[in-house]
Amino acid sequence: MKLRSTFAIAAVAAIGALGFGMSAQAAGTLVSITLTDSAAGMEVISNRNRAVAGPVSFAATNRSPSDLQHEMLVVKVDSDAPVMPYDEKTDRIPEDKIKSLGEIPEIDSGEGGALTLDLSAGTYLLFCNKPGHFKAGMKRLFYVQ
Ligand SMILES: [Cu+2]
Repeated sequence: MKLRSTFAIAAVAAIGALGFGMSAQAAGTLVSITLTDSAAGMEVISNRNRAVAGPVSFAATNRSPSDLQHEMLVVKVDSDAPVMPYDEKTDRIPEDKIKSLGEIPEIDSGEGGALTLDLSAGTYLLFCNKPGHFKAGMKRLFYVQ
């Protein structure tokens, strides 16, 4: 009888752990990103620019009207005006000089991609690192509290 009740408690604990995992994921923030460009410049558009610390899921869609490929990287930065390293020759941020937390790479126009990160409080920069795109304005600050 004692053995049986121990097993029952273990089973309840396992179900509890599973339930916690599922609710933690459901409680994460979903961020909808649009990557786009025009003659006026390039943009990372977000339906929200804040999230609570924890799982944050970015769903990015490339809405380029000129059939350009875009991508989205996430880095933690130390201010609202971060100074990023830049390689003028390649016209990109050198990715070996930053600590990318994750990336949705090479999204063709009309396509999408997703990335879930466990983010702590702080300021983050979302940007596209295709040649020239960062300088054309393809970046957005994102805040986690
Ligand atoms: Cu781009």
